[in-house]
Order: sequence, then structure tokens, then C-alpha cells
Amino acid sequence: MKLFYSPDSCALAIHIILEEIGKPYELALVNLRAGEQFKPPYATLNPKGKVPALIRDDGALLTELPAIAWYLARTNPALGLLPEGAEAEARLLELMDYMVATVHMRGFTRIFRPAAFTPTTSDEPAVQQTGKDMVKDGLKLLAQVLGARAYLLGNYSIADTALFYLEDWAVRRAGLELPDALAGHRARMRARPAVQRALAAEGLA
Ligand SMILES: N[C@@H](CCC(=O)N[C@@H](CS)C(=O)NCC(=O)O)C(=O)O
Repeated sequence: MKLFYSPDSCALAIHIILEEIGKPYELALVNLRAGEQFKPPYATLNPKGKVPALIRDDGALLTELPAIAWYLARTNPALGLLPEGAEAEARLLELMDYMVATVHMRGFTRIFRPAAFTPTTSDEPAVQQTGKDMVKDGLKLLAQVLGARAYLLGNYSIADTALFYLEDWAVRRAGLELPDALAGHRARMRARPAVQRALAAEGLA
């Protein structure tokens, strides 16, 4: 398998899952700052122009973080990275979609790339503030879901790898304070050997 990633991007969630699985895989760097996502060869392979993307063992390309995470967990059932049963699995997908499509794409993207949301430069600080408010609301809601549990759904699952990149971005890149429950979750995640290996490989340790 080959993971297309960029350091400190949301592809970190998939990188962690691959490290948890522990089977050999390749990493392929896509330099987002240099715009490599929009140029061949990557843009030919993945015209969506985003990471993560995974070339599977059967040679097929899979995109979209929740789909890749679900596929890896589902094809490596011994690790128990998916909860059992339709209700629990639906709740996991509900959380994954909220974290990626709402907190990341609507919230953090406003903070990191305000120019994508307004043609007027002087409006950008207001766009960023809206993004911060969205992220704070999202983190508050996720802290309530986590409650006093160690991991989002009780047992460790792919949802925790998505929560982790959001927590990490909030602290390191957006200067936001995490609710206590999420600060504890981030520390638990950082203590996992697979997370440490992925962070080290991305120069984030
Ligand atoms: N919905 C996508 C989100 C992927 C995404 O936004 N990736 C960002 C990096 S965190 C990206 O590749 N951005 C490139 C760009 O916007 O030009 C997914 O679930 O995979």
C-alpha cells in the first residue's frame, strides 16, 4: 500500500492507522505548499487534488479520509479499530463525518485559508474568527461525546485518529485551548507508539 500525504495534514489520521496495523506500506510526499496536488503526476492520479489518498494492495486508489480509515479498519478486523454492530458503526461514521466535513473543512479551513472564503482581504480576520468559533463549538461537542471515557466510542477506534489531528491543529496551529476531556485524549493518543512513530516520520514529534 502507498499513502499519499503531506506532513501535518489530515492524512496524519491514516498514517497513524497504518502504523497501528503494522504491515509494510510506502509513504509518498505531496507538497501542498508547492501546489503539487494540482500538478501531474499527483493530479493525474487523484484529480481531487487533496490528500490523503491510498493505493491499495489491489492497485486501486481510494480517497476521502473516512472511507480510507473505514477500509483499513474493515480489512484488518483483528485490530478492533471499528466498533461492532450497525448502531455503533453508524455512530462512528456520524462522528467521522462531523470531524472531517464540519470541524476540519468548515472550521479549520477558514482559519488556515481565509482567502478561500472571501474575495476581500480586509474580511479575512472576520473569516478566521468565524472559523475559530466553529472549531471551538465542534471541540466542545466532541468533548461531551468523549465525556469521561478514554476514547471517543469507549474502545480505541479510527475515530480517535481523526479527533487527534483536530486536537493537535487546535493547540499547535490555531492557538486554541482544548476542553479538559480532549486534552486528556490528546495526551493518551501521543503516548501510543503508533502515534509517536507517525509524528516522528512527519517531523512533528
Ligand atoms: N474531505 C477530504 C479532506 C481532505 C483535505 O482537505 N485535505 C487537505 C489537507 S488536510 C488537502 O489536501 N488540501 C489541499 C488543498 O486544499 O489544496 C477527506 O476526507 O479526505
